[in-house]
Amino acid sequence: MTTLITGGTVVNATGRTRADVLIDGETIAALVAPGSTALGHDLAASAERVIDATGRYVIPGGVDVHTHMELPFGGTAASDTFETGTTAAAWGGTTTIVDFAVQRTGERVQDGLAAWHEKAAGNCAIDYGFHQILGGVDEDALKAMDELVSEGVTSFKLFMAYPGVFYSTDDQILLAMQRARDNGATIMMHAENGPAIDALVAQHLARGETSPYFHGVSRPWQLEEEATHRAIMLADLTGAPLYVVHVSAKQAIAQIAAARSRGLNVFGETCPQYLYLSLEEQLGAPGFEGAKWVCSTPLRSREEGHQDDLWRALRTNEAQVVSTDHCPFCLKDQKELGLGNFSKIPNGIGGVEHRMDLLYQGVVDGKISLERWVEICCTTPARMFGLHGTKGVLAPGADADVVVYDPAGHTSIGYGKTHHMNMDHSAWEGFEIDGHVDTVLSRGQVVIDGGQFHGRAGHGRFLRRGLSQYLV
Ligand code: DUC
Ligand code: ZN
Ligand code: ZN
Ligand code: ZN
Repeated sequence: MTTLITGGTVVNATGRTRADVLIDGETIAALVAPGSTALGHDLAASAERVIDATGRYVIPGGVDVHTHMELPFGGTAASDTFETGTTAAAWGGTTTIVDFAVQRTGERVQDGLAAWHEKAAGNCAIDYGFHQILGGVDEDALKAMDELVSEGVTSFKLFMAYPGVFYSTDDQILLAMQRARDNGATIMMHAENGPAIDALVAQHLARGETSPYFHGVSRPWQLEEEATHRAIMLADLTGAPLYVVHVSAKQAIAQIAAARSRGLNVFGETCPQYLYLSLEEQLGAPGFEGAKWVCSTPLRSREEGHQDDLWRALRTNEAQVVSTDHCPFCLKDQKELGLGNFSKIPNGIGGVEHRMDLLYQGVVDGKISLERWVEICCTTPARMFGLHGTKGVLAPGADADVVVYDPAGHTSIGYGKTHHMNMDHSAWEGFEIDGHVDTVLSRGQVVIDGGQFHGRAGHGRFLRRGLSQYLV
């Protein structure tokens, strides 16, 4: 099947141009100047399918390198399956996810990964890869790291938060980083000082401060800055590449910026919730509503300027990637586990469907350029995690993962379940976006068009990733 996307403005991280996109089967065959006869024939006449993108942007499909489908957390599990979550992603113009396989305590790393393959295989509407969460670092886990790298799982997440659940001590982090330096993997870090947070949580609860707002108050920016700094020092010492996930504090960004200016392979990711939402709004939410915005790292104070600083950091490349940390829980029976005790609210916000739109609003609002939107949402995440060449770029030979985005369109995120994620609410209720995802192709197949889902669970393939292409 050949497809021609005509009349649009093709936007890559490197620039924009008026061009038609010729797709042959699953890959992009050529970008051609409109009306070109360069290929020796009238492309529009010979293509089996023509998609009219007049007046719209044609961009690479979004690459969301931080999702948690079915993540077990606090006695429950994230509510999106690979089928519902990847379908919602497609609706929002995301055509690749990299999800976190979990090694539970006491389990072999390889068995944790195998369980994730089983959850995802045959169920995904778009292509997917895995990072591996290490539930502990011992000799077996270190050996498993080498094995996983050879199987295309080339990044490992460690937690400096959540003692007793996912937590790694500094000596374990050091050993994992040494291994990553040797096998080329990237270490992804949840950088918050978990033991100090646990002490603060206990003090708030003892004072009867139990509402969702105190989740944020018990995780102050100092404990994010401190952990970020500690992780950077360990990365410097060992020579491992370090990618700090879900940065929300401007002081943590400053640590990353300082490390980068010293030439270290240290990278920063943030998420839409840290760009738009704040602790003040969580405080103002009635009743238990604030539970919708309980995630870690937490939302930060708008008054302190974290949101503005994160946008600035995205512009200046102090932060490189925007992912969602998609980790959805319903209010009913899930978030409600923390009624009367904020520390029992499962941590996470669902957003895999809204990232491309929310960041496009940043273009409309003059916070980032059109090309930077594509760079931080598509191109850099693909390069950072070994998918460049196939994902995150519109170029000959790349997978035909394409979004036709309408800057004159509009997207309203309503109240309750007005989206496609498996949640009974949304953290983004009431958001209005000055743009719209019109058409989405995944490896040459139309999956979204005309307000309809045309994809299928099982179309998505596992992506064996290479090493990061962001390093020298
Ligand atoms: N943060 C979240 O908000 N959810 C899952 C895990 C995490 O670190
Ligand atoms: Zn995390
Ligand atoms: Zn996460
Ligand atoms: Zn439209």
